[in-house]
Amino acid sequence: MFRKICLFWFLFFLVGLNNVYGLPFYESSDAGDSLDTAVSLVNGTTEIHGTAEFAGADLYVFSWSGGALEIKAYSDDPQLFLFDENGVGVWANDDEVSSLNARIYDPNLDSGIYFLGISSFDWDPYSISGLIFPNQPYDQQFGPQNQDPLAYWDGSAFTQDANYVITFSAPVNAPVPEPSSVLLVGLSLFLFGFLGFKSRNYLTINN
Ligand SMILES: [Ca+2]
Ligand SMILES: [Ca+2]
Ligand SMILES: [Ca+2]
Repeated sequence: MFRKICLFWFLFFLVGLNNVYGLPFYESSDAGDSLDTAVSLVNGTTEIHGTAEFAGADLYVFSWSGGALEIKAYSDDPQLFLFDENGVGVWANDDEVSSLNARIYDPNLDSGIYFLGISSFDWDPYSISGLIFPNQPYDQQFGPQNQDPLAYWDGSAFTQDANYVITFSAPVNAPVPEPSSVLLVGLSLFLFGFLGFKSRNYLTINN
């Protein structure tokens, strides 16, 4: 019995050492630009690969369990926009201080459902009250300037279709365990079964 308890805690410790396993997500057909047509990310997404169309935006929806989150976009001149579950603005950024790539960082983003929009400069989200986020200075991260939900996109388009990569500092949606964790769980179940079999045989032989 003591051996089984030691083995359990050893395996539990090993599984606990493993971080969650991240996954790339590929935009298959053009993601929508409205709350109704946003594309749901799969569990454990840590990267999105897609294309920002000329005068177009892509919108993705995901759940977040709460805590620090950094989202970065790499492309010709991408912009990132984060909205809450009702489509109300949360954060936006056009350029990092050192590049035309975009970065949103929140040290303690509330748990919940979020929409993430990406477009090339300078195609921006609007609510019925107007432009949701300020435009300039470009290298600043902005909160919203009105509290109405996303209604449409408009602005000026300067670049053609551009491929992008978006990265998340932690997996979004429900995290999935690493394959090594799955193997360890499988191994532990096997060993428990084996030890159980042995102890039953021991009891049978001694009765
Ligand atoms: Ca697209
Ligand atoms: Ca930019
Ligand atoms: Ca803009």
